[in-house]
Amino acid sequence: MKKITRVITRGASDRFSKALSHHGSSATIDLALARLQHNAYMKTLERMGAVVECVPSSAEYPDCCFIEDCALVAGGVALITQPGAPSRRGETTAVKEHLQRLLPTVEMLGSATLDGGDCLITDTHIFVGLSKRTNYEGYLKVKEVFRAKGFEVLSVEVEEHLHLKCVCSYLGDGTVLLAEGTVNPTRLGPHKIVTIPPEETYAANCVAFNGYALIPHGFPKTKESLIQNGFNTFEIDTSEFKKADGSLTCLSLLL
Ligand code: CIR
Repeated sequence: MKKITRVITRGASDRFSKALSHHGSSATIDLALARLQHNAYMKTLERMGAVVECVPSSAEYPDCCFIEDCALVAGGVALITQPGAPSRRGETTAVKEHLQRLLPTVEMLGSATLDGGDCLITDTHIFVGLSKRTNYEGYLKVKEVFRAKGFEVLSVEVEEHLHLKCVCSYLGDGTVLLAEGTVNPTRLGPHKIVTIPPEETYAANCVAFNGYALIPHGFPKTKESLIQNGFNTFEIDTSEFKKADGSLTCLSLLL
């Protein structure tokens, strides 16, 4: 099982209702409810055995709670990204300052763009989704930084979804949770694949470590599958984050 001791989150912006969203649904975000849901998220991560730290939110950056997109942490180093959406670029400054106190950091520069949500990190591999947010130069930077740390770094095309991790996440012990009919499992290297049905695709993005799996509320088949695979599960409501195209892993960095 993956051992995680520290998790970094970032609070929801006062302007969260201006966050990017595919269908414009962020305009209906209830900020107070979003903050309650975020608190529930942090409390649950604590129950899963992690110390949870929270970078203060920024009114300047409506999407700042989606901290996963700002850095890639693996092999004892953090790569600070250049998020693909121009409005999100400045989010990385506060995240970098926080991470610099904890581990060595490297910065992505030039024309490379990458959202952490496109990076599926396993014990041996990093799969980088080439998406509207992450370009080939971003993938090459991940390769440069993390091959030196012993990871095999491979690219995967992402066509229909915002990020690679909209359809999969790492459960630990060489196992990937994957929504059926999305990424071809043969692209995910030597990993064991646990599939969930297409109608539960949103729950393919779960946070699993220390023997626990945190999933969004209302996905019974995924829950059952995780229990069958030895996890104790927690569920939380993510309605307000979903309105901004967010899911569970995007709200944290695991150290
Ligand atoms: C965005 O469009 O960038 C945000 N509204 C949602 C980002 C979600 N991040 C993630 O899945 N890693």
